[in-house]
Amino acid sequence: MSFKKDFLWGGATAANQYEGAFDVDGKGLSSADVVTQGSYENPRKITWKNPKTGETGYVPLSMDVDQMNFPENAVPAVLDGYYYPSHKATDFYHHYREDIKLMAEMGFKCFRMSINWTRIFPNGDDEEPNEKGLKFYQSVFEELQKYHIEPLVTLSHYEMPLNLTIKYGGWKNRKLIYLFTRYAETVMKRYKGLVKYWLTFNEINALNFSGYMAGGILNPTSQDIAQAAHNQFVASALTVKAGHEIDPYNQVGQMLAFTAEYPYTCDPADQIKVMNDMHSSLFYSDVQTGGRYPEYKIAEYKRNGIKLDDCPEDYDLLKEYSADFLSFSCYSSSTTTVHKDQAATTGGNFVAGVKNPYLKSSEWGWQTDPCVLRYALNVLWDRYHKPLWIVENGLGARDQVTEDGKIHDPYRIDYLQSNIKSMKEAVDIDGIDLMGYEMWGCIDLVSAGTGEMSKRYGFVYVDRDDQGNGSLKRIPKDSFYWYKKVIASNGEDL
Ligand code: BGP
Repeated sequence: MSFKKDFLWGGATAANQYEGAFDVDGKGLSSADVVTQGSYENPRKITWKNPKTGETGYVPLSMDVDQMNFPENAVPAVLDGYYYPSHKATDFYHHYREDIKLMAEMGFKCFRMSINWTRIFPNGDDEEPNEKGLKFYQSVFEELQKYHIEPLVTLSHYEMPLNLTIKYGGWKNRKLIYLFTRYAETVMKRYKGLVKYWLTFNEINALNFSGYMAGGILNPTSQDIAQAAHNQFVASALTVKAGHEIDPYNQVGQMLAFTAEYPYTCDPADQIKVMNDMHSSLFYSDVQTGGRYPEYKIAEYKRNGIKLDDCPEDYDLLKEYSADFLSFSCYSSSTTTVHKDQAATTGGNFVAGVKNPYLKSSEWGWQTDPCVLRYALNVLWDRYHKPLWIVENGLGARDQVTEDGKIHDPYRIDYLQSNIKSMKEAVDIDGIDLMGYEMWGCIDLVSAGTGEMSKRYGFVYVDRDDQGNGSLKRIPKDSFYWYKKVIASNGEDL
C-alpha cells in the first residue's frame, strides 16, 4: 500500500493571515482585524474603544474561559498606534496569480484557503452579498482550475464579521446558525463546479482556549463556550445538508486541532489526565463527525450546571448530517503530568505543555515528533472510520536570505521528511484512508499565535518584515524544490 493515485498533496493558508487588503472592495471589519501583533513572550491584544467616553485600551488575546476582562460598554476597534498583521499580511489579494503559479510549479494537487466571511457579507447580517468579494474568490478558483489544483475551502478560519460580535455576542447566539448557513449557501451556490471540498470551522475545538478567535465571544464563560460549540455543530450539519443539496459532488468536512498528548510519567493518574484532556478536544469530533454528544460531555454539563439552548431537531440534524470527512491540524505532540513540579514546560501557539525529553523543540517551543502523524491518524481512524485529511502540519522558523539571494531551510525539510514518513506509515502499515496532506503556510504568511511575520512556514519566502515593510517579492526556498520532488514521486522520494 502507498498513497492513493489521486492523493491531494498541497498547502494551506487562511484569509486573515495571508490576504491583506483588509478594507478593499467593500470588505467589512472582521474579528481578526482588531488583533495586534505580539511575540512569543507578549500575547497579541484585542484593542477596544468605548464609543461613549472615547476611552481606549486592550485585552490580551488568548485568555482562558472566565478570565477575559473586556470592559463593559466597550467594543473591539482598530486604533491608531497599533500594528494589525491582518491588514496587510502577505497580500495574496493582489498576488494570487503569482502565488498560484508557484503552487502549480511545485505540483500542488490541492490548495487549502479560506473565504473571509466579511468579503461576502461585510457585516454578517447584510441583506445582500458583496459582489466584489464574490468576484475575487471566483477569480482565485478559476485560476486554480487552470492548473487543475483542487481548492479546499474553509468557511471560517479564526475570523467572522466583527459586527456579529458587537451586535449578537458572537457564536453564543443561535442567530449565528442562520447567518452562517446563509453565507455558506451563498458561496456554495456561486462556486458550484469550481469547489467541491469544504470545511466549516477551522480548529473548532479552539473554542476551548480562545473563545474570541474561534467564536467571536468577549468575556466567554463555560456556558458560552458550550452554547457556541452547539451552535457551530448545528450550523455545520446544516452546511453539510445544504452542500449535498446544492451539488452532490460537494463534500463538507470537519476541521479539528488534534491534541496528541502523552503522559509524562507512568503514574496512572497521568494516564487519566491524558484521557480527560483528549476528551475535551475529541468531544468536538465525537459530535461533528461521530454525530452525537458523548456521555462524558453530557455528564460534565450536568455536573457543572450547563444548560444548552437547544431543541430536539438539533440532534436529528447532527446525526443525519455529520461531516463527510475529518480533517485536522497536527504539528507536534504535548506531554502532561499531574506532577508539574517534576517537569520543565514548553510552548505551543495557544496552550503550553510539559517538555518531552525525547523531542527537540523549535524556538517557539513546538516539539518535533517523528511519530505523531501515525499516532493521530490511528486514533481518529479507530474512532470514526471516516476518511481523514491532514490539512495543517509544518514548521515555523526564522528563515534568512543568504548573500546569494537564496533561502536554505534544511531544518524545514528535516521536519517535513519525518512527519511525512510517519503519515506514510499510517497508510502503508495501518491501512488508513487518507485523502491528502496540506503543509501549513505554504507561502509565507503571518502567524496566528503571535501575529509575527518572522515566524515563517512557507516553501516560498515573502519579503515582508514584522513592521509590514518589504517588497513582497516571492522567493522559492530549498524546501520548495524538495516538496516538488515529493509530490512528483507521490511521496516515495523523501
Ligand atoms: C493553527 C491555525 C493556523 C496557523 C497554525 C500555526 O492553530 O489553524 O491558523 O497559524 O496553527 O500556528 P502559528 O501561526 O501560531 O505558528
